[in-house]
Amino acid sequence: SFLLNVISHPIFQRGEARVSFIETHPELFDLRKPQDRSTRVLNYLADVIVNGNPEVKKKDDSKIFRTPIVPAFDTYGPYPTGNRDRLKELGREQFTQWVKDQKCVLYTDTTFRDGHQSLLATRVRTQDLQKVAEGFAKNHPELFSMEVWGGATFDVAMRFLYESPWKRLEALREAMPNMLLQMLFRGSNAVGYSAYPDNLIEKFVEKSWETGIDVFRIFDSLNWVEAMKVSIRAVRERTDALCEAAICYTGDVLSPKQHKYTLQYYLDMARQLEDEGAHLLAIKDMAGLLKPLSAEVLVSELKKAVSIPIHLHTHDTAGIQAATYLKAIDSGVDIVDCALGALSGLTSQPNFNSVVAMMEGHERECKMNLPSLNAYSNYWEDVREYYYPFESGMKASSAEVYENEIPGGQYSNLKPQAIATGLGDKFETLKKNYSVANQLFGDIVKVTPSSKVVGDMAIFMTANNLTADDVLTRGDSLAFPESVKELMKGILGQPVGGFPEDIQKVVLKGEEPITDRPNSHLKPIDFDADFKEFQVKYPLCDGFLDYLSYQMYPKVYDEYYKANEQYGNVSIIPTPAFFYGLKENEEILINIEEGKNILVRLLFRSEPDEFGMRTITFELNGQSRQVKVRDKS
Ligand code: BTN
Ligand code: 3PY
Ligand code: ZN
Repeated sequence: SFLLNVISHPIFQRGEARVSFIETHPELFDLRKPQDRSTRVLNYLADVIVNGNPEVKKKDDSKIFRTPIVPAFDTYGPYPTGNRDRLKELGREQFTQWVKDQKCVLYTDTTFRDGHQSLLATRVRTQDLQKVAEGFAKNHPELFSMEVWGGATFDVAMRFLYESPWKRLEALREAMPNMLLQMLFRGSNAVGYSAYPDNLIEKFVEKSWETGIDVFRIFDSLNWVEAMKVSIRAVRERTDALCEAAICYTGDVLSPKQHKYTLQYYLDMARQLEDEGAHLLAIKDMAGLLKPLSAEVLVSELKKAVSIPIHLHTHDTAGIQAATYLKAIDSGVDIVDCALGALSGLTSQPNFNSVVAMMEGHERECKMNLPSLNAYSNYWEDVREYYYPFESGMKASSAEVYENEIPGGQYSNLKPQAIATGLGDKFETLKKNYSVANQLFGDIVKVTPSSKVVGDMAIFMTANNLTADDVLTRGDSLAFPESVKELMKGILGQPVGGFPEDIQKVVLKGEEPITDRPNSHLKPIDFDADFKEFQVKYPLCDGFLDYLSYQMYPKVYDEYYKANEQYGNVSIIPTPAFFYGLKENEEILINIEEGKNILVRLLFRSEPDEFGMRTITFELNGQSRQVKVRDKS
């Protein structure tokens, strides 16, 4: 097949291959016999057994996992009609009218995306999602949608799990053909942290839709509508998907001290988004700041201001967001976001199961099978144990979030980040500095990626013992974090009212900021040429979707690709073995390809030899197999 690699190579096909082609593409001429799948799986397991998974910082060897129970469903039975069928039947306009006509409140389940993003650092692997996807779609077709993709999942799947985000989406699409699959899209930043060329944003939207996305929740991290237009139009014009444009909620609309993010501010933004062509409006309360009484006012006024359905998203960081949902439902909100019990609460969404129970007897009750939801929650309770190293350690909800306004996903990451940067015992100061940094920046909307910049600034101030005054008076001699310089330069876009001049001057040190769209400064991509070049560099890639992954995260893709070259597709390895390896005599079953399983047992690990190599002896389908691994300790 090496010959095939060479002759099918674009450079070769264009007749441009010279002798130097051999030198610049040694990988195509690698004549070693490629290792088979099981050998590469054994190599991976051997490495984790000897050196551990680098992502697992503290392994608990006493941990015993229970086997999660997948609730029963009819494998051969048909899928009941869901909202994806309805959308296809009615088309977008009539479908959104149908949503508005529903008396009962509708639910989006966020377990597969924001739930684990907020509680388990986004680490949940495709196979743990896939196991319950079909059954959930068959047992709970009345959901508005399943949020399954986007946000941080794209990055983390490749960076830490060595999984293809696209294959995850394909698998879930296949398992849930009746359900609307929803993603979180960061507007001009797509699923990344900075601006991309407009034509890349458009291509990404188009391919996400083709691969399975039905609902795009689009936001801008500074609530800058200008920056959302390209993605809103892309969804409208290049797909048949629903475009849900989000207003990010911050501050408190009912606070007398609030002069920036007022009710009027949100109503104006909502009208603009409706005018841009949004099919639905999201209130994206990423930090869980929307209190019940404020929700009542905000939702009732938004219902009057726009005619599209309203979808409410929150995080239960403060612990009272079920009350917010009740008030919002009483005020006419159309859809609310919940996560299954075991992945709910704290920095995640309110508890789906409990919200369903709360709504029993309410005039807007949406009848759900609660015992079944509970069975799925139990599945997640056991699966969650697999991911114990990624727990944040947060034990209770906190009203401090009203002060620091840290978004859910970031909140649970901040403590580990503080510890990693040596600020573990200054966590309280760090949280305070988060709000000081926010004020320095002019009280901005804080959500990925703007929230990351505020976090970086807070860490910088905490590490260097700086007050706001220090920053403004001694800023000339301070080397601010790169992300802070970029924010002040306008690279993330424009906040309402612009940035305060004092901080901008002190950070930029004479450099001129931009005030138009950062994306408009980026050269459009020549997809034909660039994709070809990519394929030359990554001959075993998965085509254009992989190319988009590479465009989002070039370095992460490169490492992901190399890991795949070395170990093959590691997403097939059961989660406990993926993170913790095997104990002696432990046996696992791996579905290596459609219809083909292998049984792997760890028999023995040797002491390191004189070169520091250990020999790991496995039993593979009853046959003994040895793998040598370098002990890096
Ligand atoms: C192999 O030789 O089987 C794997 C080599 C590299 C595989 C690439 S990595 C990106 C893409 N995703 C996959 O799962 N396979 C390809
Ligand atoms: C993300 O962008 O990942 C978010 O979840 C923002 O709330
Ligand atoms: Zn969220």
